[in-house]
Amino acid sequence: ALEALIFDVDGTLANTERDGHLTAFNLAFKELDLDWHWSNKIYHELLNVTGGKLRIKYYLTKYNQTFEHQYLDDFIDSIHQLKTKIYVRLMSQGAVPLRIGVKRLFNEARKANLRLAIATTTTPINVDALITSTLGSESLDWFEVIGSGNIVSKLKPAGDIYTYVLKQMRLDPAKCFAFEDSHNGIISATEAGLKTLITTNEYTKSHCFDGAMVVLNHLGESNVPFQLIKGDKTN
Ligand code: XBP
Ligand code: MG
Repeated sequence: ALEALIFDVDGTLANTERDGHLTAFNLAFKELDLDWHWSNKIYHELLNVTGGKLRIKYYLTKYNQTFEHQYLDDFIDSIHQLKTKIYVRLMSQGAVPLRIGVKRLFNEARKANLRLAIATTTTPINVDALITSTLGSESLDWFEVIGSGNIVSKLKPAGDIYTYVLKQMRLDPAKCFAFEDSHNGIISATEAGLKTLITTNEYTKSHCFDGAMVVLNHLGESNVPFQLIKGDKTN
């Protein structure tokens, strides 16, 4: 029987990328007097690289090859620290709500005594800031394990973060569903042996979700019916 649900954060619990991460990256670049600006179009592509620091590095190799810095890795770290500070501030100001149906699902799962956990590649305080601003800080306790950031060295699409969370929970992946929004996410969850439910968003609607249990546009709410994109309601 089903015992637990493990959730991705960015794009799954909330549409944090455009109004959270992308906004914070651009504000950090500006504050540091860098003449870099990531358009939403470029960000679609940059999102294929998970992890903010690796994303900045990828941007430099692909779009800004003339940029030079003596201590590039340290410099990227400092940009990323500022970006994180700005992101946390945006979340605490309520910049991004939870996606449709997420709160309802948490409540129903808790009533049904399902165990809950998080598996994400974003920085740990980003998760705290989103959960606290949308559900209140007490709700952090709803999650038995919050696996985030570089607690594992290989980020998604590697399965390591899901494997880590399953191990912490001493949980058989067969008794658990993962919730994801992206191709990298489903690859990661599948590698850890999990069945995955997908909710798509503006950045991921054209991704390949082969192997997903079901693909939806969102989790639905009685006043906002969901659309089944792929899968079988009896699945
Ligand atoms: C989320 C990410 C993260 C965030 C930025 O992917 O890729 O890199 O965009 O967070 P997923 P940081 O939803 O698959 O976990 O800047 O803190 O890395
Ligand atoms: Mg995601």
